[in-house]
Amino acid sequence: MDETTGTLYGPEELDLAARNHAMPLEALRYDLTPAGLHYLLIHYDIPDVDPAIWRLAVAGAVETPLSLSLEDLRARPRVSAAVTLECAGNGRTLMEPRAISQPWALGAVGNAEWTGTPLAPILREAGMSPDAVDVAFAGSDHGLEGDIEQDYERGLPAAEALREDLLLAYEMNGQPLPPQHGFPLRLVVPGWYGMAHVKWLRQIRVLEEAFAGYQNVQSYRIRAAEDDPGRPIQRIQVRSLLLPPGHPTFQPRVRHADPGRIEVRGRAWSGSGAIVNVAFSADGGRTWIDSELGPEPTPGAWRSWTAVWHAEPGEHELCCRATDASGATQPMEPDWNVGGYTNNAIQRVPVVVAARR
Ligand SMILES: Nc1nc2c(c(=O)[nH]1)N[C@H]1C(S)=C(S)[C@@H](COP(=O)(O)O)O[C@H]1N2
Ligand SMILES: [Mo]
Repeated sequence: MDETTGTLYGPEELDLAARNHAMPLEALRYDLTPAGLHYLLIHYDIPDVDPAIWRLAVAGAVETPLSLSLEDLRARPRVSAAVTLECAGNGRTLMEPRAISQPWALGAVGNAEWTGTPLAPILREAGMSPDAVDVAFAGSDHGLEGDIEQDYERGLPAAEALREDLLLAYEMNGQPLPPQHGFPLRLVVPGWYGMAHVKWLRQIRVLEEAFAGYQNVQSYRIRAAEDDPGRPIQRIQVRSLLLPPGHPTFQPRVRHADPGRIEVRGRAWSGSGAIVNVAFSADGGRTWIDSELGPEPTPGAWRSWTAVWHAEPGEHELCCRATDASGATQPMEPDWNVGGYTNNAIQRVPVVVAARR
């Protein structure tokens, strides 16, 4: 049952939830999310790609179209970066009324180390048109969405595609990309929501007009109503999460802790600047203290934080609220939109603290 709408989750949502798993929140303890605990979002099926014959095509408005093998890409400059990926639908089930789609609670996030070669030099070598407007990135995965048969394909504005920090990644946490994370190659766009990080990449197309593909024009837009064309989703909004302390019951997942000093830990990230503060509350957001921030991470990766909670017997609600260098801070309540996207409202974790023994 969905507590907010009082309606049952349907089999379609259950199917998606089982295919595309979240990162369990206790995995917030790892600075680099182990691949098996990183969240997954796969629109269609994981495609069958033979790396021996696979090529990356660079096509469209370029002087010299390219066809690159995995060996060609591996022979190019090698760069590694820790990058926080978050699905734009993270927090969807906490918005009311809910959108029927991948039913994320809060775990659609992970912070892996991606290794690959920078994209921008490849675009320059291909002689990208100075009149380029967008660059479209196509995956090998194929399916139907909104009655349109398509390969998953998402466009980026040309200026974003030319950023020096975008990677064509062939490794995750020092291992070849796992099939579910885009083997043999994926795009990594630090600071942008997950939909831009195209997996199973097979073609890069430079366009002198705006990309009109489904994932840019119909989907992944912030819309106030069904007939609102809306605006495309781009950068990750500031957010923090805490690692729920104590221990859960199997079902429902109510948390229990012993009274006393508890060090509450978490992570915070934003696509619009470094994290400058994470506030912590043990009373549902009525009063706040500043947490202690961990070392400043490399751009695009999440930052750790800790706060000390002196837990008294009774019922409590733990919350955290991050602020980034642009001055953006997390709202107390979600900002509703049709697709249930970019909900960065503060997390609320009820904890029952036992009586003193
Ligand atoms: N080709 C392709 N790329 C894709 C997707 C997809 O379904 N197909 N899903 C996107 C979405 S919506 C997200 S949130 C991220 C998830 O990446 P992950 O599964 O590696 O965590 O991949 C993106 N790249
Ligand atoms: Mo996503």
